[in-house]
Amino acid sequence: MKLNRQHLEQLAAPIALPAYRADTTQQGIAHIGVGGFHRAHEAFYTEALMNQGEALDWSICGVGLRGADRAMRDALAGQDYLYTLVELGDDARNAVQVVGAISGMLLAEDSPQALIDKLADPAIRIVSLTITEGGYCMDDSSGEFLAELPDIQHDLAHPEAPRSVFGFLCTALAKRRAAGTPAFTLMSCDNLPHNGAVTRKALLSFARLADPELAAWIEANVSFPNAMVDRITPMTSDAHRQQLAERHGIEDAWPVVCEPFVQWVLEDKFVNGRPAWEKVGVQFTDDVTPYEEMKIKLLNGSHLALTYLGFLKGYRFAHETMNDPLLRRFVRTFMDLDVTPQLAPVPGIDLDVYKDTLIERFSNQAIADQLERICSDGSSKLPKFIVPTLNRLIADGRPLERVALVIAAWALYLEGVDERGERFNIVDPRADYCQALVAEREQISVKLLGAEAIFGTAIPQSAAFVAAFQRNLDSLRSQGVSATLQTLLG
Ligand code: CS2
Repeated sequence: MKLNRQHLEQLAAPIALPAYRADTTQQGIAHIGVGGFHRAHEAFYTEALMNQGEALDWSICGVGLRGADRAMRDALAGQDYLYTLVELGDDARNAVQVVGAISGMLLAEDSPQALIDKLADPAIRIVSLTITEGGYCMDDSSGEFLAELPDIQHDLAHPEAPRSVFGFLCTALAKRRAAGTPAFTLMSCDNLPHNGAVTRKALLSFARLADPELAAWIEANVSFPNAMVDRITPMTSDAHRQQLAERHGIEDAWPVVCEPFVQWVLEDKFVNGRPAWEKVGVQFTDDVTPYEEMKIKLLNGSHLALTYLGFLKGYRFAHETMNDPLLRRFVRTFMDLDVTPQLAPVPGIDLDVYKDTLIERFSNQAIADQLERICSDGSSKLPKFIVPTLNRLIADGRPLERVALVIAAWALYLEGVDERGERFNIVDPRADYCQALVAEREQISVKLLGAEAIFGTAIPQSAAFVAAFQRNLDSLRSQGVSATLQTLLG
C-alpha cells in the first residue's frame, strides 16, 4: 500500500502513526539538508512531541539547496510528506513509525525568492542545518572562512539570488531586520566540534563581507547553540525499501532506517522560542563540550578507524568489521589507549559503558550500515574526527602507531582498489585533489601529510609520526590489513 495521508487509516499496530491532525500544525522550523539523519533525529524528536499534542506550531519545512535534493522533495511530496522511520536492532527493539513532522519542502532551484520569503517569515523561529561537515566553508587548519569559494563570491555579488547556505541566510536575515521581524536561532546538527560556534563564525564572516551593519545585527540577535547529535543512520537502500514492503506492506519511496539508539545534547540558547524537546529525551546543558568531544572522538573517530581498513580488506558493511576479531580489537584499543586518556570527565556518563555500547552499535547487522557512507568525505571528516586526537597524541608524546595505521589506510584507500583487486570510487567532493596527493608512491608521506588544509602543520613536522605512517603504509601494501593488525596488536 502506497504511503500517503489517505491510506494512513489502513495502517495498524505495531506501526505507530501521527497522533495529531496535520491541519492543526504550523511550520516553525526550516531545516536545510533533509537527509536520513535529519529525519531520524530532529524530526523524530519533534514528532514525539507532536504526538503528545505539543509543539504543533513547530512543524518542519524542509529546504534543499542542491539540485540533488529534488529527488527527496519529489519522493516526500508524492506521499504528503509522510515517511516511515524503521528502527532496527535486536528483535526486541524493532519499531516502525510513520512520521508527519515535515510538512513541506522548498527547493532553492525552483524559486530563490520563495525560499528567502520562507526564511524571513516571522513564523519560522528556528533554522536548523545538516549540510555535512564540509559544508561550512571553513579552512580546517586555520579555522578561517573560505571567502574565495566561487559560490560565496557569487552570493556576495548577487544577494537577491544566492546559491550558498550563507547567502540565503544573510539575505533572509536582512529581510527580517528591515521588516522588524525578530531573528531566528540558527542550529547546526552536523558533527563538528563546537558546531554552533563554527556556524556563527561562518555566517558572521560572510555577513561582514556583505554588509557590516547586518553583521552587527546578526551578532546581537541570532543565537547559535552548540549540539552533540547522535544516531547511526545508513543510506536508504533498495533492500531497505523492499524489506518495509514485505514486512509491513508499506510502499515508501524514501523510508529511513536507523538504529534504536538516539541522543541529542543541546545548549539552551534559543532567541525566539523552541519546542519543549526536553520532554522527549533531549538533554539541555550549559556546556556541550565534554559530550561532543566524547562523541566525535570516540564514535566518529572510531568509525574512521574501522572503515578504511575494513574497506581495503573487502568488507562493505560496518557490522562485518566488528565480526572480524582483529579489527574489533583494534578499534577498542584505539578507543581505550588513544582517545580515552584525552577526554574530560563527561557528566552522567561512564566511558567504559559508552564504549561497550559503541562496539555493540557498530555491530548492528540489521541496519546494514554501509562502509561507503562512513568512508565518504574523508578529506573533511579526518580533520574533525581524527586530527585533533592525533595532534594531542603528538603533543603528549604518546604512541602514534595506531593512528598512523588509520591514516595509512586512508592513503591506500585513495588509490581506489581493495585487497581483492576490486576497484571502487572515492566519494569525496575533493576526490581528485586527494587522489593526486597519493599518485606517486615515493611522495605520499610528503604530499598527503603536507596537505595543510587536512592535516595542519604539526603532523608533517613530527618525524616520529611521518615514520610511523610510512611503516604502516608499507606494511599494508606488503602484508595486507590482517597481518598488519596482527603485528600491531601483538
Ligand atoms: C559517521 C556518522 O558519517 C560518518 O562518518 O561517523 O554519520 C555517524 O554515523 C553519526 O555521526 C552517528 O551519530
